[in-house]
Amino acid sequence: MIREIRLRRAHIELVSPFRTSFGVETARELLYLEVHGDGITGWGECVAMSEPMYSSEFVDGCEAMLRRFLLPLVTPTTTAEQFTEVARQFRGHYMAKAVLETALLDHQLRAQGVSLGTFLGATKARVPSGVSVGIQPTIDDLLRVVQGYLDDGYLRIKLKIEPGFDVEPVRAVRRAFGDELLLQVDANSAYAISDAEHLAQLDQFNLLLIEQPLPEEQVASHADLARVVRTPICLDESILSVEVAREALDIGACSIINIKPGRVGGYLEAKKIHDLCYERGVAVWCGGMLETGIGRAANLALAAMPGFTLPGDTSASARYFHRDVTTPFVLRDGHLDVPTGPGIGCDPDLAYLDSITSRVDTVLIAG
Ligand code: NPQ
Ligand code: MG
Repeated sequence: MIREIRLRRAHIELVSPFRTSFGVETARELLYLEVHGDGITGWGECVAMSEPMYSSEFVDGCEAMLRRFLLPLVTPTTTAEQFTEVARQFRGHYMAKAVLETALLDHQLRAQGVSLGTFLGATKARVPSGVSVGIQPTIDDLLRVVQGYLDDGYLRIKLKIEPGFDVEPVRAVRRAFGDELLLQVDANSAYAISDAEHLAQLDQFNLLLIEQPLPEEQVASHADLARVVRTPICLDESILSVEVAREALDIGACSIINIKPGRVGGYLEAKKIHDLCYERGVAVWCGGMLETGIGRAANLALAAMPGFTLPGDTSASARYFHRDVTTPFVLRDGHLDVPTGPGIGCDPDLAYLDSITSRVDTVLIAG
């Protein structure tokens, strides 16, 4: 039985500023949910940023959505599946829904002694790790940063790009590190369909994919772009549900999908997108939102499913944090181990988590 849910706000510094086409991040604003009952704690980590730069969601907005609309849906016996069904009455707010669904799912799986990986149908014990490289001040800086990640053992490099930092940086990385390097780019919606010919210049570099070149709402324009650019188009921000994924694939807007559970409302919807793509032979990979160990552990369970055939942004803890809130995830031969314990399979160091926590509020769950 669920007795109470705690909403915890915390703050953690990044090891280095992370620059994308939408801005520079130097720290992560955190929102965790803890589902308490029967002596078990289920954890969820919200992926929203402090400002609505990646998508329309932001962490204070998620907190408001949770307090006013989502937490009141939970009773002592609500399952993750039941919550997600009743939460459908509210439009959007995927990241707010995802954190609560995940905390409920972690709680019930821990009670059953089943790991999230087992629940999802994971088939791998470890997953290959890629890394997302921020926009750098100069190409020399970029080459140094990429070299460092390759020395760490990362198996795939993703370069963040924007107008003015695209063709030449990609050319330089390809030239410096060779044709064998698994290389892709992510524009975070920074281009327009009128940039199609410009983006086609990336075709010469044999990239795995171009991620989200155009705005989230312009799904059909991605299909137009895919007729001009030979490099596979991968959608991230646009894919908010399995229905959008199906339509995007049907019209040829993308041939690869980045699955982020937070962006699609949780792990249950993420599994549906995986299953759709697996059935159609469409490659998927697991994105990242600078999660601490709680969110990272859950993503690894997802990335261990059979359809995740490309390395994800599931990087080691040290990519983002000097000290993670869980036992750190470390690279071994370019891979991260999938946790095997019940639920997400790991717990935060509560003393450390408390030290970075600004506020904990408790919501009692009335029977
Ligand atoms: C992406 N992630 O694939 C995102 C974007 C992103 C690993 O590239 C704070 C919180 C900063 C979430 C910066 C990666 C972020 C963030 C970028 C997400 O598009
Ligand atoms: Mg992306």
